[in-house]
Amino acid sequence: MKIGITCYPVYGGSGVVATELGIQLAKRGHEVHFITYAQPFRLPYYMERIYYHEVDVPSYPLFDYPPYDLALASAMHNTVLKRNLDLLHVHYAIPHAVSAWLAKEMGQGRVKVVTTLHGTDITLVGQDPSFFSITKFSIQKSDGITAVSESLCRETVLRFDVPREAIRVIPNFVDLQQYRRDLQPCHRDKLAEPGEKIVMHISNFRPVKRVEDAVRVFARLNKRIPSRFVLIGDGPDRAKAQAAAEEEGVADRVSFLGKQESVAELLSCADLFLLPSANEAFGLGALEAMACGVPVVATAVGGLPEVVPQGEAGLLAPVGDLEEMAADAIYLLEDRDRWRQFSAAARHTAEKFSSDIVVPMYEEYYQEVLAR
Ligand code: GMT
Repeated sequence: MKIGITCYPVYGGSGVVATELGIQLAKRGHEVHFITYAQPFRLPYYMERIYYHEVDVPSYPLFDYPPYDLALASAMHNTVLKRNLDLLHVHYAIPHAVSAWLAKEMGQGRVKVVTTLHGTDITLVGQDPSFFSITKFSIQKSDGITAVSESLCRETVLRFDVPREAIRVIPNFVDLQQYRRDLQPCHRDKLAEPGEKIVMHISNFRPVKRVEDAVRVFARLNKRIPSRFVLIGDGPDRAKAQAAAEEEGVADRVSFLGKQESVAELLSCADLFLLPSANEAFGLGALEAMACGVPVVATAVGGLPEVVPQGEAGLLAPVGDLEEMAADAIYLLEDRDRWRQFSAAARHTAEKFSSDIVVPMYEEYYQEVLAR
């Protein structure tokens, strides 16, 4: 197949999933065309059958807000025509599904559109009155709709009045060869002193991630078990998290590494992953951690219970319950045998989300949509 993929190419779960999917599809013989405003950050410089079409958004004195969605629709349309694409697969509905619908209409409906819903496009941004009706319209106009969890599927049915049978749940996936505990180089001795535990968090530091909670849970854990907290990523709440570390008196035990390329290498030396989000359609970071044998302490929200089986690969607590999350973290780290059990279960669970299992689900779904 010839597939156009559009996503946010910057750091973020939906961009990671879209890029990894494109890479896996190309490895499986498909021709993949990324149509985005920048090179997706996880895309290697050259890979056979992968092409990159940059969306150029010209500026003009009249434009306070240059119309990216229109430029994107044009780039999609041109790529469909020139490269004879079968399908446009857009990740995150806003505004990509609208641009894809426009591109489809411009080409008299020949190309099919698949929209993958990732989370806040449904639960947060899509609920804003400025975006609600256009998001609903573009989802309903897609030839195929996928959601990354059952939970997100339910939310979409409820909030956007989409029939349940119109949505295919295809979970996010992980490359088990890349995410594994025995990865080298090992950075453990650079991140912690011998005998200390390493706790990690990866996110875009948006308010929904409640990064401050992560710091406060760590502070409680550190009182009982000497540990280090390594935070990867960046975003609007970094300063708040740093302030929380100062306030809790653990600033010297907390490292903010910023955006990192080699997430797998870092995760493979962690002992615990913390994800205290207010909402999470899936929780890709948790899955990547689990693939590296890292048990998870997270909140029981959205799709997280589908990813982290409670009491097996990790422990889930109510949002904002710092004491319970800290108690869970201590429970997992205080007993080496117990930790080993959870670590093995984490890897075992991640194996169910292997790219070898999930990528063929997308291929099958594409075939179904093309046959409609
Ligand atoms: O929704 C966001 O905040 C951004 C989005 C992204 O683009 O990073 O994250 C969502 O998609 C990820 C990939 O499918 C999921 O793992 C995240 O759970 C989801 N975030 C939320 O639902 C908050």
